Amino acid sequence: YKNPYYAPGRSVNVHLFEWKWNDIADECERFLGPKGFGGIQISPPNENVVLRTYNRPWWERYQPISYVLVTRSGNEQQFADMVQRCNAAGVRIYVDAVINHMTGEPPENYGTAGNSASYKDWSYPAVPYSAEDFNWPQCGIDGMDYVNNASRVRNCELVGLKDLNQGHEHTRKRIVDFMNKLIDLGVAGFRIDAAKHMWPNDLRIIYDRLNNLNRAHGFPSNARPYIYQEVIDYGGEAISRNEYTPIGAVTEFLAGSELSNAFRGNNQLKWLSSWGPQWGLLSHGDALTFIENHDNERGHGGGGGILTYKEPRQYKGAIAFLLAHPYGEPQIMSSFDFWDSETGPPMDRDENIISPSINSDGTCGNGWICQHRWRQIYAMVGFRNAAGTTGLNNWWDNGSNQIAYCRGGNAFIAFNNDNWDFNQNLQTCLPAGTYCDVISGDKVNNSCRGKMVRVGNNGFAQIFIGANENDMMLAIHVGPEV
Ligand code: QV4
Ligand code: CA
Repeated sequence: YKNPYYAPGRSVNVHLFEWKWNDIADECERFLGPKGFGGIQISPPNENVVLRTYNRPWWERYQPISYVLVTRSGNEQQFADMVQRCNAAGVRIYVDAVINHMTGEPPENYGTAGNSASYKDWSYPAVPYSAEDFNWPQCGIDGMDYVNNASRVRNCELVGLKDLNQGHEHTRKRIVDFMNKLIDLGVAGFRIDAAKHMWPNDLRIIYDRLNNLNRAHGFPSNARPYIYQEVIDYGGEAISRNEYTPIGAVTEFLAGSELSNAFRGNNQLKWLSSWGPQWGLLSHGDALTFIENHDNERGHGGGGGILTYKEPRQYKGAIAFLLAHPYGEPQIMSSFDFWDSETGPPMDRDENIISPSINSDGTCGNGWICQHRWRQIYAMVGFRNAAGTTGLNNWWDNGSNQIAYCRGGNAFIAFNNDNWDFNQNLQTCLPAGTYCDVISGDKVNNSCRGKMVRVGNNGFAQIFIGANENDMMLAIHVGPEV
């Protein structure tokens, strides 16, 4: 369950938060495929409660009404078409699976596919679930439970959301059928929402009953779905992420908090020479790494102090480090703009999600941030693909916040987070030649719009990153600058 089954030569998962299926299919063909992206995490595809009272917040999608594949992102046919087209473009789809619970206290009790539910009766007829499918007696999780009561965290309600009992065979069967339907439609795996709130043993039974990935979509035989479980673990809680690594990969929240801290200037970059498990992070094969996710980007889920698109210079630096470093399976966020932490995606008067528009410079409009279309970010996907499975070598630092390293003989990156210029003659590990820095400018019609770096016969080059430049990094690699 720990292999994302990316197509050869690809890497990096992008969370296209609240995107519509048709738009994702287009994006696979026109951008993500050509730029070498590995996969996409999509928003929950199954019917969710409609919360008109709260003006359609993004979090209504974390309140399932049924497993019917109809949401504001699209219907089942559009979903199937998206998976088909993205797989054909070499880009995998990972589903955010909300299987811990159903809805919370209603102002409203109907869903995006038109089905209704009765919260007070524990009744979700379109699944169907009834009272016996949920944990009983009903209880709530409070702050202290996280510290000292693992069973309450798993058997009580997360913020009042009706808590399913995954130990109950009927419940398990509904969940397995839902996930298998998605696998048969061609998805490559799942983010398991709120995994901390479910028993690892119950999850193991569910995972073991999942189908192999669909060979008609290009997966090898006997390929198991990639599973990354959302467990927020900064230490000090009754439940540890280590309870989940035996059954699948786990979201490594420490990666984002540590890199945010370092690129904010609160920790020197030179210490990153030992980045990875030595920092207390999960082992390489267990870790889904990221700077921010959709929760902590907006202060949910105990977020705070995480770099986001709102602080672009440090944010791009942190992402470049995450993508340039061999540790972990990285994911990036692609957001819509927001001021209020509850606001949902851009929508029209009929509450339909408005598609991102694509500007002439390739960036997005209509309220979409599209970090994956920022040159400094997609260029680092190309860098990671060029680096491939090489390790990290030739680390250099100045004793504070100027660092550089190679990835085998394929790629070289340098960062300057000091407030003076970076100006050094360094080993790049690359074959002699002239390289175009992928951070400072695209290569257009064979001419480099960014900085040029001349690598001599001994592999050395003069590397310059001014303290006041737009970006704090410089990156060069062999192969095409996609
Ligand atoms: C309110 C009160 C509760 C009360 C309840 C009574 O706050 O105290 O018990 O009413 O009915 C929304 C509202 C929340 C409301 C709840 C139920 O924000 O105020 O409770 O609905 O009506 C997202 C949002 C939540 C949202 C939820 C469901 O972040 O705010 O709750 O969706 O719509 C922990 C978990 C971790 C979790 C993280 C946020 O360990 O697993 O909190 N992260 C995942 C997702 C996240 C999602 C959920 C889990 C739930 O990443 O996006 O929560 O699916 O750390
Ligand atoms: Ca639970």
